[in-house]
Amino acid sequence: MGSYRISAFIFDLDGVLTDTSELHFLAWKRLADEEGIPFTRQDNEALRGVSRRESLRRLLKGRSVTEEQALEMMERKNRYYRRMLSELSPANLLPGAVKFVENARNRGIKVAVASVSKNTRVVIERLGIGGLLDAVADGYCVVNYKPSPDIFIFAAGAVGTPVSECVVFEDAEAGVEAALRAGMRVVGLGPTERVGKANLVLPDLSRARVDEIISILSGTGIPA
Ligand code: B16
Ligand code: MG
Repeated sequence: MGSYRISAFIFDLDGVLTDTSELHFLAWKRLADEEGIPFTRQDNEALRGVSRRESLRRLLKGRSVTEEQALEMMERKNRYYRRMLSELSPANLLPGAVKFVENARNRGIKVAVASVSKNTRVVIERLGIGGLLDAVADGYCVVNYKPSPDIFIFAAGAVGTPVSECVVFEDAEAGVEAALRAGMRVVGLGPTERVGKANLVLPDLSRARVDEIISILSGTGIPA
């Protein structure tokens, strides 16, 4: 078995480093209630890692709205979400996330965040983790969102690392697909029904070990 170099870790944000996925759910739920559209936690699973516009399309479940109404609804949902973000603090970091990122940095691994959220920079600021990151790729950096590979390719470029040397950490099916399409190795965080296509599946970052992940994933990849 060959050994494939790993030089950068690229982290999705919502659901990987922080628990904002719950806040996205609450904001969409409020909008859905106001519009009289049934929307459950299970429906929300299909919105993980998906852009704001595509999330609205899925939430509407075939109901047709004008472009103006769609823009207003996305605006409204974002307003509810931004209000909740004002309460966000380092306490909303997921267990073990910061330690894991620090351990990676101490090993000389470059660290980036790649999220299609247009609120990425606010979230990073409120979590107080900006100083730990070599680069941030957000919803303003690319046109095509996950499952397109663009956001991860952009992040790899931002840390000056070939895609073949990047490992992505993702909690969403669309994100796992995007990372694989980018030619990267992926650690899926969460249930296998959701992230089972990843090269390695873990429940979360709380017990993840940098050395272990590198040793497992360096046995698989694209020859440098
Ligand atoms: P915004 P990720 C995604 O971020 C979220 O998972 C998804 O639920 C959200 O709809 C999307 O960002 C857009 O976010 O409305 O803030 O621009 O998982 O790529 O970090
Ligand atoms: Mg996510």
